[in-house]
Amino acid sequence: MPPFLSISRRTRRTPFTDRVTAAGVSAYTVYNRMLLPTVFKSVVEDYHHLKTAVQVWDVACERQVEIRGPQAAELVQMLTPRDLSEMVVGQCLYTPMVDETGGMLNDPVTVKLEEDRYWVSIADSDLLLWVKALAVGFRLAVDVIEPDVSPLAIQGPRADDLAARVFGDEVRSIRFFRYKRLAFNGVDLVVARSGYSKQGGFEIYVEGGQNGEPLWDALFEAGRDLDVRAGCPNLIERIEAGMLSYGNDMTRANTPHECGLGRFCDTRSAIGCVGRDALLRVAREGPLKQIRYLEIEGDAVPPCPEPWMVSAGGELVGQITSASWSPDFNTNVAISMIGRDCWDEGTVVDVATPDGNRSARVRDKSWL
Ligand code: THG
Repeated sequence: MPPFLSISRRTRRTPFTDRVTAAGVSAYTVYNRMLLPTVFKSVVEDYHHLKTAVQVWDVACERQVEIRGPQAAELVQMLTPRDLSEMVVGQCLYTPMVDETGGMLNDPVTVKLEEDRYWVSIADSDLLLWVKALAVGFRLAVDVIEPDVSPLAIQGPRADDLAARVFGDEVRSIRFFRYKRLAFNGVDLVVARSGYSKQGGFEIYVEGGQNGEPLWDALFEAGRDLDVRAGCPNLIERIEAGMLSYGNDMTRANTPHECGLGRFCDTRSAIGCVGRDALLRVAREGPLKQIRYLEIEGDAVPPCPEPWMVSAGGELVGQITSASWSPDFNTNVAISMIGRDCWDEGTVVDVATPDGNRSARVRDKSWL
């Protein structure tokens, strides 16, 4: 028998866990010390279904760091090199967050709820502690809490139809990375057009755990003829979408520029960002290595639970941190961090997989 996960109070359940179990989840990971489903039928079956129908995802592990108070905007800007001065209520932004050395601490989606109230929808790191420490250390007039908010994603080509049946046709007019407050069972919920796939869809920030199961049930009831299924972020689709996974494809040892997230940095105008000086230096010198998408030759690669070394001419030039066979690309797709000498489109490199060496080719993001 393969090893399994012992679940205790430290591995937090979500408001949807009982429904996810009933739906037949077959594997979990732990994310922000909370359960995150990774497989239902199989990664490949889940993938095809996600790309043709609609799925409901328990992504409650995308915990919110709520920052509220007169200095909330100031504190949020301290966290990120993205310039938030033009951000409006009703907007979400993908925001790399860095420490004083410019190292990536997290890559959350920031949601502006009110002029003095934000949710930072975090990836897998203890950002709450960093934000609280900054608030205390700088004596800012803010409260920093983890509220009872559990995101539930609706993803797939039929997401608009499913969401409209539960929230009304107003969902159709929500623009990308915008949200509306829409009623469900007498409570107003933040419904945003966003999500960790490129199939399109929504994320509902379910306030109040007691609202989780009623919403889950309503979506499955409404979506019966749409073939709605329980799903989860899918490894294959996520790589095809070119979406990075914090802790896997990047860590605190990487700058946003190394992560290819320079387009989300306005370091010059992000006055107050604690990593600003470090990042201005990084931007001037340019990164020495950067995220690249690779095509790995041969049949399906095994899972990649730890980095695979990438070399060229016998020299170590980088590492692969996510990889999978892609049925639709009919090849293996991978995310890597590659040194500047080898990062140009078309460069051929060697990959040390657990099954032996493979040849791989550096591809532009436009390949995806
Ligand atoms: N949704 C919410 N919270 C999250 C995630 C999410 N927290 C954890 C994790 N995912 C954070 N990481 C990402 C990574 C990529 C994107 C969102 C969150 C994303 N990127 C798009 C892209 O790269 O094309 C769009 C970015 C943009 O244009 O702003 O969506 O998924 N709530």
